[in-house]
Formats: sequence, C-alpha cells, structure tokens
Amino acid sequence: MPIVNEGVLEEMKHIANPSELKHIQEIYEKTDPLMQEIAYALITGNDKKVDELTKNSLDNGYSANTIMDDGLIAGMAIVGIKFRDNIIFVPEVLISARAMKAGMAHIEPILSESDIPPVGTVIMGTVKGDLHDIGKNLCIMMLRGAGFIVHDLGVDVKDIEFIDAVQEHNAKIIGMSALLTTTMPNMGRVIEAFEDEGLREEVNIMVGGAPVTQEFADDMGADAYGKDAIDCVELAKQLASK
Ligand code: B12
Repeated sequence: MPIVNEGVLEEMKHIANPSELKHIQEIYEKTDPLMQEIAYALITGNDKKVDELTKNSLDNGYSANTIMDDGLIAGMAIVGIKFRDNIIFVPEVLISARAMKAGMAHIEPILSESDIPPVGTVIMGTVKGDLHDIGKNLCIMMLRGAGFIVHDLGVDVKDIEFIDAVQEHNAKIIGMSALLTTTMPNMGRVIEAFEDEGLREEVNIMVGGAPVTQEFADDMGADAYGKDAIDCVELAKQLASK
C-alpha cells in the first residue's frame, strides 16, 4: 500500500540513513491511511487527536494490536529517530509520549481483558543512584502494549529490590535503565547480586539507557542490550521465548 499521509511523508525526509529509511518505509507501507493519521498525530504530539482516532478506530473494527503496531508504535519509531538525531529534544519526546499514553488508555484495557495469555512478566527499574525515568517509562508503555505484564520498581532501585521483585512475581525478565556514566556500573552490581544469590540462571537481564553500549552490556554479563523502546520490546519477546 502506498504511504498517503502527507505529514508522514514529510516526516520521513528527516531520516538520513538510507537503510533506516527503507525500514521505516516498509513499516508504513503495511499501514492504511487511518493508521498513518494516528502515527502522524502521535509524532506531532497531538494527544487529543490520538485519543479520538484510537477510539474511532476501535469502534470501526480495527484490532487493538493493529492500532498499537501500525499507528502508535510506527509513530514512536520516527519520534525515536528524530530524538537520537537531535532533530527534536526531550520536551517533544514527552509530548509524543503523552499522546502515546492517550492512545494506550483505550488499548491497554482491551489487551488485558483478552484471553491471550501475557507474553511474559518483566521487572523494570532505573538503577541505584539514578533518577532518570523518561526512557524507562516509554519502554514500559510499549512493553505493556505488546502484552507483557510489567512491574515498575521506579527509580534508584537497589539490587535487593530487583531480587525481591523477581521472586515475588516469578518474573524471568529484568530490564534495567541507567542514564549516568556514574550509575551504569550499578547494573553490573545487580547482575553480581543475582549470581551471589544463585539466581542468575533463573533470569534474563536486558539493559539500556543513553550511555549504555553493547560492549558495556557484554562486559558486565547482561543477556541483551537495547538502544530504544522498540528494541526493548523485541528483546523482551526474544528473552521470553528462550
Ligand atoms: C531529562 C534529564 C534529567 C531530568 C530527569 C527527569 C526524569 N524524570 O527522568 C533531571 C532534571 C531530574 C535530571 C537530573 C540529572 N541529570 Co540529567 N538529563 C536529562 C536529559 C536532558 C534527558 C534524558 C531523557 O529523558 N532522555 C529521553 C529518553 C526517551 O531517552 P533515554 O532515557 O535514553 O531512553 C531511551 C533509550 O535509552 C532506551 N532505554 C532506556 N532505558 C532502557 C532500558 C532497557 C532495558 C532498554 C532495552 C532500553 C532502554 O529506550 C528509551 C526510549 O527510546 C539528559 C540529556 C539527554 N539529552 O539525553 C540529561 C543527562 C542524562 N543528565 C545528566 C546529569 C549529569 C544529571 C544530573 C547529575 C545533574 C545534576 N548535576 O544534578 C542529575 C542526576 C540526578 C540523578 N541522580 O539521576 C547528564 C549525564 C552525564 C553523564 N555522562 O553521566 C546528561 C547526559 C546531560 C548532560 N549532557 O550532561 N536529568
């Protein structure tokens, strides 16, 4: 299907990397005009429009999953690229996140009511000493939308809190976030704490946050590293099926 939404087409001009552009075009070519309209409303942070269009789409028979994937996540994919490439900044990301939340408010109750069993349970938290939670919260929103049960431990989370939460909720996946170079090593300390408790084999640990790299994740013995919220969902799906 051709991409017909003028706004979306205009937004694509911001994507400089040809292979990334091709990937985004492929995502949008699978979507119909209404989903493209939702995506564009999300990119421009129009929460009222996302709210209204999501509700109308559901009333008109679109599935919650279609709206989530073809509308909300497709929009967020462009927001993520624009933020990374310094085309937009934190306030714009927060405004788009608010629009995403407006759509998710209609989607989440449907996903949680459906008979489809949850894809998995994830414990998420920002590590000790670190109060940044905007990125973590975006990841959580997307994970919930993708059918995961997520227990959010918040910010400044100590090793023992991750361990207690895994045991309490019988979770197999942990996601840790860090935004400071000084708190990144605390992710490694959480992994060591799981080793000390003899629980390391029981859990899959993914890490992320702006200063974190694949190399750093490998060095500290994490199972996976993700650069954005879309990666986070992909990784969680892979880890859940392990
Ligand atoms: C907003 C912000 C704040 C806010 C945080 C508000 C909040 N509720 O989060 C406030 C004002 C509180 C703050 C405080 C501080 N901040 Co600050 N902050 C930022 C800022 C501007 C944006 C971070 C952000 O939200 N990005 C947007 C989100 C969407 O991106 P993200 O977090 O990277 O998340 C994405 C990915 O990384 C990934 N991801 C994230 N987590 C995870 C987890 C998993 C498992 C996976 C797979 C993926 C994943 O997915 C997310 C979505 O795509 C950055 C600069 C910048 N432009 O990045 C500085 C920045 C991170 N802060 C910095 C500093 C120094 C501080 C302070 C120490 C300042 C001070 N002197 O007080 C304090 C520290 C407080 C503390 N103890 O944590 C520095 C860090 C420098 C460094 N090298 O460590 C930065 C880089 C600014 C700078 N250039 O100096 N900060």
